[in-house]
Amino acid sequence: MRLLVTGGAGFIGANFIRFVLREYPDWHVTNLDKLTYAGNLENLREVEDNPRYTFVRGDIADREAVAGLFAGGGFDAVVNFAAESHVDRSILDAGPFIETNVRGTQVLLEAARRYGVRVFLQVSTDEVYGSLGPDDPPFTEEHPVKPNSPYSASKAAADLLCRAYHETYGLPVVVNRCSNNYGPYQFPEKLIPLMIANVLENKPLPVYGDGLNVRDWIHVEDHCRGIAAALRRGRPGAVYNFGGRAERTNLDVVRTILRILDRPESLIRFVADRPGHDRRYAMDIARAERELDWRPRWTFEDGLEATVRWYVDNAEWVQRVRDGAYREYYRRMYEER
Ligand code: NAD
Ligand code: TDX
Repeated sequence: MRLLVTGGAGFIGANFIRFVLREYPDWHVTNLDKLTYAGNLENLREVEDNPRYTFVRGDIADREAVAGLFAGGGFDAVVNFAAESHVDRSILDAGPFIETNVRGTQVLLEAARRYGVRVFLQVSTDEVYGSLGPDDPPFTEEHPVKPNSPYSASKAAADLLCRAYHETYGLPVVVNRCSNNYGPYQFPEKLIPLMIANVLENKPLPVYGDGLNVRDWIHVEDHCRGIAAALRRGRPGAVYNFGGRAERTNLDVVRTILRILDRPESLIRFVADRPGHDRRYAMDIARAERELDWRPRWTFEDGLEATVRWYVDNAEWVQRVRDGAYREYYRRMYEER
């Protein structure tokens, strides 16, 4: 299997590439990544010399570069992680979200159509469904797409383009929609790594609104196994939900981190709510369990404990990401060569 992975220097993509090279000895991975603020090649240091791994710096929205890569690549499958991924940034400026998440996905779909692939896997999110009330059943794949943030609207647009390329051109597209991931190498702008990093630096913990918004947490390793299962067994044209069956309020999550690190709740600060803040996400994962023979293995408590330990043990990674030193690494790696 020759895989084109986009956005592989980010959090989930880097975990996925390490997982694939470890678990599938005959799979080859080409990683196309623009190296935005969220892309960090340090996340891939342990595979950079692997002969089955190739890195290409580039933008998924660059039609010519993408066509050139496909022309020489002979790819069997595409896994599209590349995206602007942070909701708060999309509220400040939606532009890059449209450019990468919508236009970039269309450029990839078009190249996949022209050159042919066995499967195009779009990595999407529960956020495309919008928000649930406290007593609503979890989202199934039949739930209408009702995004509320510029980020989720851009991901929903990409999902609909995927659908259209399947219906119109017969492109074998699979869309995976996953809930909130956590685990090693997550950029410390997202809730869990931000809170861990702040606790470790004795900084206040900003909780939006009343802290009672609910997310369904999944360990990134479980998501990576789900993506591999969908690549191998997913039905062309199908959508699959993934989640950890672990609904928690944000306040619960923050309190658990404080408990693990033995720090006081007085570090919590309630701050202004996120505009358009979705109240609750929860995923019905029965289809993935049935059709892909996949289920989450991590419990949230074990996963969070292991994640906190990873951040404690990798304080230098956090430091370098936070102080921007990793940008210096790129400059040395790619601009001085
Ligand atoms: P991330 O922000 O950590 O990484 C994104 C990666 O994409 C970075 O390496 C960045 O350099 C790269 N990138 C951005 N724009 C690009 C472009 N134009 N061309 C090439 N590369 C580009 O994101 P993540 O949290 O790892 O999320 C990966 C994917 O999974 C995204 O599509 C996201 O929407 C989706 N997703 C994330 C979660 C989550 O909880 N993090 C949950 C469900 C779905
Ligand atoms: O400082 C914070 N304080 C806070 O209360 C931050 C950063 C977040 N929050 C809240 C907002 C959300 O209710 O925590 C919850 C989680 O926030 P994020 O980590 O920003 O994630 P979310 O907005 O739920 O989106 C994530 O999951 C779905 C990913 O960022 C998306 O890429 C993915 O699609």
